[in-house]
Amino acid sequence: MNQTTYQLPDLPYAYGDLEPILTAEMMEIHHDKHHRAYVTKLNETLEKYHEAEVKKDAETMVKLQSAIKFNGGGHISHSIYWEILAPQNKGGGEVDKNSSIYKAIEKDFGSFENLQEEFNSKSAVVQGSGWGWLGYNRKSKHLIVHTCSNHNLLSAIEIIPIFCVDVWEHAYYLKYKNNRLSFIKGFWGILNWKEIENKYKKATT
Ligand code: MN3
Repeated sequence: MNQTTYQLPDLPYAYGDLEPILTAEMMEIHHDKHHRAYVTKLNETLEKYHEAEVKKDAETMVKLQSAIKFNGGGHISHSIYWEILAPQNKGGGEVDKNSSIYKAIEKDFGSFENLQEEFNSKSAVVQGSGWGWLGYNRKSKHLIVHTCSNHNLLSAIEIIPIFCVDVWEHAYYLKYKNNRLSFIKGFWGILNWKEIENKYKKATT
């Protein structure tokens, strides 16, 4: 049984293109080793899950769920992460002050700097491994900053992802060592605001 096979997505840039914020070595290990491992494990687990399903083996199906959540969440989060980054010589870090997302940030946070401060301080203190997110709450029609442990998904609490930062040590340690905050501050310099605007428009329509 092999109905579901997920693939490691190609990056929309080369491993070295996000330098100096993220080095080619960091990007290669992160994408080709870490993300690939989540995809491989997700596919392996889903195959076992489908086998158990055919056998009506609910006990095994339940046991496999945490691996699906972890590896599936890792695959989904990383796929979003690669999309919302861009090389600095291709507009990375440049936010258009006339964009819908910029205006929404000013409305919901008071200023762009307020968002940066809240996002940075919350993401920096995630205990252990996790992610910092900017998301859109469709019910209240507001942007919010939220952090998730491990690979728990923002969409699990009905918040639509707009952009995210991976604050697992594997995302920054090779260059930034224990200084997670300095990595997060640098991350703003490689944000792909065109893609972020697309995600915001999709979330709000
Ligand atoms: Mn990661």
